[in-house]
Amino acid sequence: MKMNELLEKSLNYIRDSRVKEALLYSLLAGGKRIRPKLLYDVLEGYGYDTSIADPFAVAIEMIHTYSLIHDDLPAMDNDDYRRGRLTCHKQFDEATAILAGDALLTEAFQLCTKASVQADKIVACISILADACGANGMVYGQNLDMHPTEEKSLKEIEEIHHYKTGSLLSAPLMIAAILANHKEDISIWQEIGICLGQAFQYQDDLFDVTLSQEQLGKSTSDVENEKSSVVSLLGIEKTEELMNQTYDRAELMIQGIQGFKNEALMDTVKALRKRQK
Ligand code: GRG
Repeated sequence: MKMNELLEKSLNYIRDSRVKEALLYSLLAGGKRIRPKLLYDVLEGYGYDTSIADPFAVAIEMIHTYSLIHDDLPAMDNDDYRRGRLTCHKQFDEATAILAGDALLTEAFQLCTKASVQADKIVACISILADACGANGMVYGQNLDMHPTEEKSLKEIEEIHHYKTGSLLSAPLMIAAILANHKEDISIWQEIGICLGQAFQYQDDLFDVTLSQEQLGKSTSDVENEKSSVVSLLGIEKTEELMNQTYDRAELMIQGIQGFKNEALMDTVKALRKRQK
């Protein structure tokens, strides 16, 4: 089943309301669905049934969408456009957008409890997800990023990327290792996810200065707010170099995992490296 169908179906049991309209509006706005793809690729590489992972794929995409809705709010980045359309609070209202984010985060965990896998695996996956998006993960990264005009060092920016972007990119890789009975690989998958997050974020920062708002489908508030970024510190060429080195490092780690057939995942990483927005 395609990701949009899975996402839509996962909300069937939710009561009709303005919040539900907002959930559907933001979830089905058509993101790149990178995090679910990473989850399925790792399961495939371990030769494991990918369909058992659907609830986790939906849950991760829900948490990712919640983070975008809240990040766009006036109290955070105050952005008007996301995924080529008005942000949730602009299309609906602020209160609805806050509730939609709250609902996505909560329902994501509810969904995980319904997966058709052993209870101990569900608990382990929920714990990974909570670590990734909680106060030691994505929320920590967002907190570090909340002082946009301060001059930040490269090390500080990379710390923000580690938590804000890397944490939630690591989660699908680690969850796949749990589901496929390869607990021993969890720490390397975490490292790979953080590495991909850094590379992905160098790219995003490059796009912010090289592409227009129309091409990106989202506001470029970080540039307008003069937030320090790797590009503002190092320039375009050096950032491209760093991005390529970081993707290379992630690929090497993936290729080093014993007994893992890496073709699908390597294709996804190559596509990520080549992405145009
Ligand atoms: C509100 C706790 C909280 C956190 C917000 C997601 C986020 C943290 C901020 C959004 C801005 C940003 C640059 C985040 C880094 C992660 C990132 C690059 C998100 C965009 O991910 P894509 O490109 O988005 O996968 P699509 O729309 O394709 O799903």
